[in-house]
Amino acid sequence: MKTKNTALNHADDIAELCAAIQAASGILLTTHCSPDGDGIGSQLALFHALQAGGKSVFMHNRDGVPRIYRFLDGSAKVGKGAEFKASDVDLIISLDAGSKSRLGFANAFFTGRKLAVIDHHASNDCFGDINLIDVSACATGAIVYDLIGRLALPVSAAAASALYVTLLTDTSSFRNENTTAEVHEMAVALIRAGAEPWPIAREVYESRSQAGFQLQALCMQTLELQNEGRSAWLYINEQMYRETGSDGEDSEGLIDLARGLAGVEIAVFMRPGDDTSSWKVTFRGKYAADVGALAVSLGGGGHRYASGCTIVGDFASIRSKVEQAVSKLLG
Ligand SMILES: [Mn+2]
Repeated sequence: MKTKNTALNHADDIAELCAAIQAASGILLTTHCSPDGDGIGSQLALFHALQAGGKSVFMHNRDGVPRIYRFLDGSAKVGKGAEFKASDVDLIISLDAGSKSRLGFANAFFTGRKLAVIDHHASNDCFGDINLIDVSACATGAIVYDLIGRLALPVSAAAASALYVTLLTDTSSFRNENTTAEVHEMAVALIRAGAEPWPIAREVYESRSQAGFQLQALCMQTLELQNEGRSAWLYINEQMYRETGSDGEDSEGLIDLARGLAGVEIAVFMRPGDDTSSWKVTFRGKYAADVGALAVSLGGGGHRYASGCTIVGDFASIRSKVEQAVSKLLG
């Protein structure tokens, strides 16, 4: 079914997905490139639940598991790279990815396998054979939690911890507009099932490497305010990574520091892409400006308050293109 849904009317898709899971002989769980807490947490939680249900389950991501999520049970079982060799997989479940290209795999990866998509991005283009997409969900993890319940599978302490990470990271620590009573109710259920908020927060937010800290210091020096202080701009380049011995994972979260400035409505962060010819541009919104639509207009996707895109070109020309788009949006 090629439709996007709200929480209230995705019953058909969830039933179709449950049937596909029950019929599958081997299931591969994957998430987007440069995975975040929602992608990894959704993947691990569904892995634990399906395995407890007796299914043969594999996990494989183009970029593996970021360091800050490796404390989660099962993370060592996640394969990495553009290739996946397991002929007995007949169902792939994509988690938290808004488009097929975000998974970073060649088309051959999907050949002969059914593809199911579980996601909450408004920009999702329904690229699966089955699409369980709920744009009202605060995190993909919330949809996975629902699915696990529908399959009548247990939520172990390991699965609860992984799902708690999805809530924690996709609500920016229960601060964003998507932090509803239902989100807190789900957090309560997960804590009762064994998720431990403080150790999880320590691993996710208080385990920054010294190299990452130095990268942050360099990044802060690139701050530029535009549009009378309504937009804030930060970047990182290859030289900064080399100088500090850090990498792309260390750049996660830096954009939020720019959004934290009083008066800023849009924060923009640029960092080198996967190859030397592209840049990753991420956006954070704070008030009325819809940065999800902004990213879509630049070929990317995301949410109203958090989004991004990858643009091919040199830094200066991309920066000026994005500046024009931001100025147009801010009016
Ligand atoms: Mn998400």
